[in-house]
Amino acid sequence: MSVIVHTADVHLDSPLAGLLDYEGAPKDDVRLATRRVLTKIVDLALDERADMMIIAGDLYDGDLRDANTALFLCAELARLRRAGVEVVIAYGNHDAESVVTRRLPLPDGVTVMPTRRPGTVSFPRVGIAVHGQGYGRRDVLKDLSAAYPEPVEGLLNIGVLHTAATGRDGHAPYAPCSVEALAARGYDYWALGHVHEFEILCRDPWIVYPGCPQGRGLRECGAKGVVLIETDNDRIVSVESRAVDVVRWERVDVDVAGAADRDEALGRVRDALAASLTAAEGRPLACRVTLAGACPVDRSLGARPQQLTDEVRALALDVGAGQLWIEGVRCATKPDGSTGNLAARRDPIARLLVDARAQASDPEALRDRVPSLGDLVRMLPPGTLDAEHAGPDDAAWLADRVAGAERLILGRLGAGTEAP
Ligand SMILES: [Mn+2]
Repeated sequence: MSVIVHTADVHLDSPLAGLLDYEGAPKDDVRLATRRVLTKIVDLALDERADMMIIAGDLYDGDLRDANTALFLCAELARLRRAGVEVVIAYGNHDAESVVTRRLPLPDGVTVMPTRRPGTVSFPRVGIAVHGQGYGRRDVLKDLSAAYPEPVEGLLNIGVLHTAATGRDGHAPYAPCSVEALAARGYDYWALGHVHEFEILCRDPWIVYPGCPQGRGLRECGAKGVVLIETDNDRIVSVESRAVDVVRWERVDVDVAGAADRDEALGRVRDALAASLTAAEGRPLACRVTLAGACPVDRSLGARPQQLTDEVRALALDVGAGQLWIEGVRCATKPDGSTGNLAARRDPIARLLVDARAQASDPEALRDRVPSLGDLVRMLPPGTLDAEHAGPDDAAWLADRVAGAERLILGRLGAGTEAP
C-alpha cells in the first residue's frame, strides 16, 4: 500500500488579498499563511507516512524578490526527502521556467518534470510512474497532454499537468485539454493544478484538481486542502480531500428580514458569525458579512456603512475569541413598506427618490455617467469591488449603486428610519 499527497497552486509568499487592516487584526497570520500551509502539508505527508508528494504547478507565485521564499521551500522539501518521501514538481504558469529567474538548488532527489516535452519518471521502489511536462513559459496555449507518453506496465501511472482543462471561470485558459482525452491516455490518476477549487473531473480514471491549499481572499472561500491518495496493489483505493488551510475566508450571508430593530438585526449577525466560526474548526476566520432581507431597520442599517462595519467587528471580537475577523460588511437590505410610500409625499425627499429611481430604471441614462465613474473605480485598491460584479459597464451594478446611494441619503436625512 502506498500513500500519495497531491497538491497544487500553493503560490508561496503571495499576499492575501483581504483587507484585514484594523485594530487587533492578525496581519502576520495572514501574511505568513501560505508558508504555514506548506509546513502543514509536509507535516500531513509525514504523519500519513506518504511515499510521494506531487506538486502540480504554481508552487511559487511569480519571480522571487529575494532568496527567502526559495530557502523556506528548500527547508520544507528537505524534511520530506530526509523521511524518504519522493517529491515531484511540475511548473505552472506562475512558476514557469522562464518566469522564475532566481531559483536555488532543490534538495537532493527532488524531481522536476521536463519543460520542453513531456517525460516519464519511474519510481520502482514505490511502484509509481509519473508522466508530465512543466511550463517553460507562462502562456502555454497548446494541449500538452496530447504528447504524454504511454503508461508503464506494472506500475501505477500518474499524469501531472497544470491545465485549465475545458476552461474554468476566472482561470486563464492555459494548456487546454478534454477530460475524454485524459481518460483515454490509460493512466490511473491525473494530478491536475491551476484551478483553485477542489474538483473531481472523473473517477475512472481519477482526474482531480486539489484546489489551492490556502485561500488568499474572498475569491477563494471555504475549506481549502490537498488530496490524499491511497493505493493497494497498484490500484487506487481512495481519493480524499483534506483541509489544511490555516486562515479561512467565508462569505457570511445574514437574513435580517423582518428584524424589528437594530439590536435584533445585529443579534442575527452574531448567531451567523458563531455558526461560521464553529464550521472553521478552530482556524482564524476572515468574513465578508452581507445583511439582506426586507426589514423596518433597512434605512438605519444602510445609512452609516462604517458604523455598521465597526459594530459587526465589535461583535466578532466578542464572539470570535481572537479567531474571527471581519473583512467588510455589505448592507443589501430592502425597506419592508412599514415606512410608508415616501415617493408619494410632496416634499424634497420625494423628489429625490423619484429622480433616483428614474435613473436606476434607465440603463442608458446611467451609462452616460459611466466615463467619470470609471475613472473613480480605477483608482480603487484591487479587491475593493466584489469580483462577481462587472463594474460600471454593468447596468445591474449601476442600478445597485443608485439604490445604495438612495438608502445612504435617506438614512442620513433621517427619512423613513421610523414611521412618520
Ligand atoms: Mn496556474
